This record gives sequence, structure tokens and C-alpha cells, in this order.
Amino acid sequence: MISGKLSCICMLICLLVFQEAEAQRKENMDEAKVGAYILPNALSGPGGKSVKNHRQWEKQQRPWILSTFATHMYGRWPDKKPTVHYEVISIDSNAIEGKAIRKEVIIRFNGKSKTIPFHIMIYQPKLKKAAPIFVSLNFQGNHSIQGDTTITITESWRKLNKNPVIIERGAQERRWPIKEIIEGGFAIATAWYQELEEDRADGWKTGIREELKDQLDIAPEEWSALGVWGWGMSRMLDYIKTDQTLDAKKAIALGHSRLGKATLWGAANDRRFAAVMSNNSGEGGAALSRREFGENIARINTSFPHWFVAKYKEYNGRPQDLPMDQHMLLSLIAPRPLYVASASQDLWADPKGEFISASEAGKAYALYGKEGIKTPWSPKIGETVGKTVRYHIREGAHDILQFDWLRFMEFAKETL
Ligand code: GTR
Repeated sequence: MISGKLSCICMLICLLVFQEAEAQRKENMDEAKVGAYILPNALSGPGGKSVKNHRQWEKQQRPWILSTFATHMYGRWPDKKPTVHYEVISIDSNAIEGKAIRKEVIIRFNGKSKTIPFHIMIYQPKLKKAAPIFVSLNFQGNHSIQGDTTITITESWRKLNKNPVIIERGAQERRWPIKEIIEGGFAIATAWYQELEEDRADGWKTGIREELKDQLDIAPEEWSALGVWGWGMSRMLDYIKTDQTLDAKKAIALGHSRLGKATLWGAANDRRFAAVMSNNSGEGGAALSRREFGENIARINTSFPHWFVAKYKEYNGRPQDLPMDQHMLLSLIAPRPLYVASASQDLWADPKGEFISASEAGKAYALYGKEGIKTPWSPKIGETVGKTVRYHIREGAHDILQFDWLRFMEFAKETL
């Protein structure tokens, strides 16, 4: 009898927990239903003391914001640097109709042959002057960037894409207008993001978090998949610094979607990136969490539990309890040029939330005498707004296209 009652109560509790979880996950896609929210002030610390100038910002506020994001969201950034070994595996001096040099380099982190290799691919223009360089991870492997049949298809990519292996060289060409980038006088370094950690809940087990835990003195659960991918961009920059033909002082961290999130976190930690560009990065990237529109914390934590640290799940359905919001992540980029780009049909990423966040970040830029975005929502589709913080909303879907790149290059030329 008692056990019958008990099991009824258990079932009821389970149902309530399930309903609660479902309610938290529910995303709002109706602008009229976005509730009121109050954003934390990026310029005021835990004691409520306001920051008045960039010295105070650098000394107190910035470190506090950075560690707040580390604790609640992305995890710790390793303080130790790994040992690295670079191996140039190919050089093509006649790439992109003879306009570019293409290099493939393997970064190995501990010298052992069984270490996870990190294949980076660089295109650079044939110029006397060292070229400014975009550093950007890709979704589908280096061979998806261009149709060129001599680009290495890595073992790590084959391993994850078996049964059956369908190799689509150049499958992502529309996202990588390499010819235009080269003609614009820029170099670009890219690498496949999943080489350092596969994008699934237990990807850390076979990735860098496990392999380098002793060397970097950080336990796998202390950081996150987004942390690893952002950290990988820093390792790409380490290599770029060793190459005199590339201008490492003008390295631009750029990423689309989940890789835009990783880019923002990576560049917040690694201030050697001279400029930062996030494209359609949405929830957990440039978009505000408190603005309930499109993807939300509960949804992203459910779909991608490995992207953030476990603690972030405490904020499912409770964005107002976070000590920070994403405009503060963007503030960490100040005073470096920052570009936030949205797309008109990409409502999941909440373009308006990305815009307000970028506008709010302008307060940190003002401490350095830099101007951010002055115009209100909503800018005309296709128009660029803002100075050191810039924004556009492109016509179309969740993607990164030549339209975006042309504006990113224009911005880099103007500001670097
Ligand atoms: C979606 C996810 C977004 C975004 C996107 C992507 O499924 O909800 O946060 O990161 O993936 O990376 O393409």
C-alpha cells in the first residue's frame, strides 16, 4: 500500500520535474512576448563601485568580468602553455590562380607521435609586406574550404566521418571566399574545430582536455568544449607569430555560430588578437541571455551540454540570476575593434539581442575614448553601423557569406 503511494508520489514528482524542464526549454519566438529585463551594469563591480576610467577597468573590472565568465559559463582558461612542435607538411606557392601561397602545418602539443595533431592551413597573398591575418576555425575540415584536391584530408576527419566516407572537397566554399580575401591583401589561417575536441557530450574523453590535463594542469571538467576551441585559436596564433611573412600583430579572430562563441571567449582571454569578429554567434555568444528570444540557456545546455561548464546549467530558466550577461563578454574585447554580424532570418540567434549587446559594450569602449554604436535598433538590412564596435544585419539565413567577409575586411582595413 505504502509503496504504491510512494511510487505515485515519485511519478508525480518526475512529471513536475519534466514539466518544469520543458517550460524552461521553451523558446520564445514572438517579439511581443519578450519580457522586461534588467542588464547588469558592465561598469560596476560586485561591490556596486563604478569604474570611471580605463585604468580602473583594466585593474579591477575587466579581471572580475573575465573570471565571472570562467566560473559560471566557459570554464577556466589554462594558465600554462603547452610545449609545441610545428611541422610544415606542404607548401603550394601557386595557389588561388597563382595569387597565393598555401601552407599546411601540424601543431603537436607534446612531441609524442600519438599526440592529437592540429592541422592548420594558411593562405597568404604574395606580397612583400607581411599580411594581416584572419584566424578562423572551420566546421567541416580544411578540405571543405576549397575544391583543391591537394589539400590534406586528415586522419582525424576520416575517423569521425566514417561509414561511408563522403568526401566533399570545397563543400563549404561559399563560406570561405579565399580569392577575395587574398585580393583584399589578407592572409587566413583555418583549422577543423573538432580536431581538438569532438563536438559531442563525451568528446572531451578523446580530446585535448584529457590528453593535456597534466601538462596544462587543468582537469577536463574545469573547462569546456567552447573553451578548447577558443584555446585552439590561440595556438594557431602562436604558430603565426613564428612566421615572419605573416603580421601576427594584426591577427583577427573570426568565427561563425558556435565558432563565433568560441572566438569571443578565446579573444577575451587572448589579447594578442587585434580585432574580433563574431558572425551569427547567438546564444552563448554575442546575444543577450536575459532577452528571452530565440535559443535560450536551458535549450543550449540541453542540446550541447559540453559547450559550457556544469555550473552554467544552474541558470536554466534563470538568466536573471547570472552575475553577468553577454554584453559584458563583448566589453572584454575593448578597446580592440569588434564586429558583430547577424542575419535577418536567423531569429534563433536573436539579431536584436546581438545588436543591443554590441551597443551596450560601447560603454567599455568609451573608457578608452572609442566610439561604439550610436544608432538605435534596427539598422537597415545590409547597412553597417558603428565605429570601433560595428554591426550589420545581412539579408538571409544563418550563414557566413561573401557579403559578410567584404564588410569584415573593410572594417579591418579601417581600424587596424
Ligand atoms: C545551433 C545552436 C546555435 C549555433 C548553431 C551553429 O544548433 O543552437 O547555438 O551555435 O547551432 O553552430 O551552427
